[in-house]
Amino acid sequence: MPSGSFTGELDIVKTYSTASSEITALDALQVLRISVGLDPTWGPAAPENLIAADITQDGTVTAYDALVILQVAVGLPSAHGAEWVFLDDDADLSGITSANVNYETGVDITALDNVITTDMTSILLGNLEPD
Ligand SMILES: [Ca+2]
Ligand SMILES: [Ca+2]
Repeated sequence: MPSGSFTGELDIVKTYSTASSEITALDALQVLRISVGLDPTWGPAAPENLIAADITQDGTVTAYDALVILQVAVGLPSAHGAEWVFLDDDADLSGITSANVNYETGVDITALDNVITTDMTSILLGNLEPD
């Protein structure tokens, strides 16, 4: 890059390796609880939990998400693979509910003299953890 100031949008895609075993049947159970209106076992779901729960990325948390997560956990082929999403650290996630999982990936960046600084939140779809 030439020197100077540039702005742009950064989108990062990272796939999940089942070898890391981060996604388990317990995650599927947490998503099943959310899909029927219960909290995860540790308490109310954070927006990050709801994003992770909607592995199908259709905007709602349903029992189908739990099924897909279970398929991923046991290594079965599934229509939706687990992947990492990267969000802007400053993104407002307060409007997210289990019936409205709406968010944007990527982050606006500014490059100044070849240096890019940005803060991102990474979420592994299908993996639910207490905050
Ligand atoms: Ca997990
Ligand atoms: Ca879904």
